[in-house]
Amino acid sequence: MTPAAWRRRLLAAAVALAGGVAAVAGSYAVVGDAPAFVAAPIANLTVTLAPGVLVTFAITVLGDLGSKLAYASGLAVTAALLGVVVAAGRLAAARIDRPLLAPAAVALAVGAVAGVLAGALDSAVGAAVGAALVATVADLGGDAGTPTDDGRRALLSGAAALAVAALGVGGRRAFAPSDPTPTTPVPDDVAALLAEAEGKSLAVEGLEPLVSDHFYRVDIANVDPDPAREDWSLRIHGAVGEETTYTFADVEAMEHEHRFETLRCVGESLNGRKLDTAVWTGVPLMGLLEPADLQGEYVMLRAADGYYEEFPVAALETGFLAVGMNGQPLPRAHGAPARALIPGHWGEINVKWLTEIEILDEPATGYWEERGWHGTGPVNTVAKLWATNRLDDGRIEVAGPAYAGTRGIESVEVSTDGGDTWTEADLSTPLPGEDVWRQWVYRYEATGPHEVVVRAIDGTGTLQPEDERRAFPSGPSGWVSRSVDPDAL
Ligand SMILES: Nc1nc2c(c(=O)[nH]1)N[C@H]1C(S)=C(S)[C@@H](COP(=O)(O)O)O[C@H]1N2
Ligand SMILES: [Mo]
Repeated sequence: MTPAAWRRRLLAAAVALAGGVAAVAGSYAVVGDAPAFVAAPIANLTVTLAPGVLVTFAITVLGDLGSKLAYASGLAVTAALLGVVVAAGRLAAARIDRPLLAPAAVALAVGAVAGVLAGALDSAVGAAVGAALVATVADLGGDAGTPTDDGRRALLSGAAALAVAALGVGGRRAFAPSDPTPTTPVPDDVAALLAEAEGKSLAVEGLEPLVSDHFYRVDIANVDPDPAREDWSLRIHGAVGEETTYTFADVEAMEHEHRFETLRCVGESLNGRKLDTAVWTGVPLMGLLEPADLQGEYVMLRAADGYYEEFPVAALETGFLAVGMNGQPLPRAHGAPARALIPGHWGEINVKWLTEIEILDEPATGYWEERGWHGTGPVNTVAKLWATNRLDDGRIEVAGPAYAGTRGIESVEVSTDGGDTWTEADLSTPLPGEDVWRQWVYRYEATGPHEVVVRAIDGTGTLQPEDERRAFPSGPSGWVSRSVDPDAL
């Protein structure tokens, strides 16, 4: 091929890609961050297909950046795929020698493929309109195949794609925030618990209160499920005497309880922030399970995002099905309409968007265990150091949360000399509940730079182990330490 021919093809490909980008943006403009978003299936596929080491690297090393990269690659693949469809549509229009029909052909082709991907008409129409718009604008640049026009066509379609993307993203941001602020009035009994937690939270600058204001999220999917309450059901099957299915209305009709409960991710760093507490509303799992007559020793929880986790049935005994969080319906990000809460265990078996409880005779392997993690057991004990302040009177104030699952926290010890001597920190008054964190604070005088170390003693009297281990595969371990320079505070 001559350089001119290469250039022509390259520019035609740029036009097609711009069409693909506009198709993705058009779908986003209409449905937003929903399962019907045309990029959702491919973005989620990258997570399912990515090798375990890559997923582990992404969450432990890259953290939130990792999931952003995964999402971005899903978007790129979808845009490229729809770009090919745009090119095919244009080619078809050229074949039948009706160039004026090109935008219509593009709209049809993109609409059809997007419809299959998204499974939703509105999303497909958004994609079709976005792509057709680019195809129309490209033609304003002149005839394809003419060197100067080709350049102009590529430029124009790029600009059009950018405009659609800006409109789509900007429009969603402005008019339809993906996680709308809750509007339901908080029931009195929950309000009382929230007030209790506020009252018991230590007044320390930079320390998150006992009910977290930003609850962490860990999702395997780039685009979370969004099942409607009316469509949701929970099926209990497998090694059971009586297969049983509950609808949301069934669960709603049961008597609800409120529980403080803390969650911690096995994949977080030692002093990380994937540790949070909320007041959850729901029903004990045993009430749902008893009529099914469980006959196996293991359980597999399955969810609407394809996630699954397995663990011994015994852990279900204190388990909870949560449908509310901090006095609001359970947010989509945290598993609406219903999630499991398994006290004292790592976050990963607290399955969100729960759809199935399958009882098993033999142990099986969950999503993260297939990727090398050991995160189905009880949490490790930890005392974290989240706040370092200089008080008005010149003293230093260090503080953080401490958590040991259902073992509870008995005390927290602080060393300001790198671990040679230890003093007991003050603790927040315990919140009601079997599985809740506490806060610790310690104030002292210091002149020069020094090393602060902190460690917890759990409710069984066991000291938090000193040996340092990274998160993979069984959760982080070790004592949190930080060098403090009073003059720098
Ligand atoms: N269905 C489903 N449930 C899930 C997950 C998920 O990706 N999908 N992530 C798990 C992990 S690893 C953790 S730590 C907790 C986090 O819960 P949160 O996002 O509400 O904080 O949910 C668990 N439940
Ligand atoms: Mo997790």
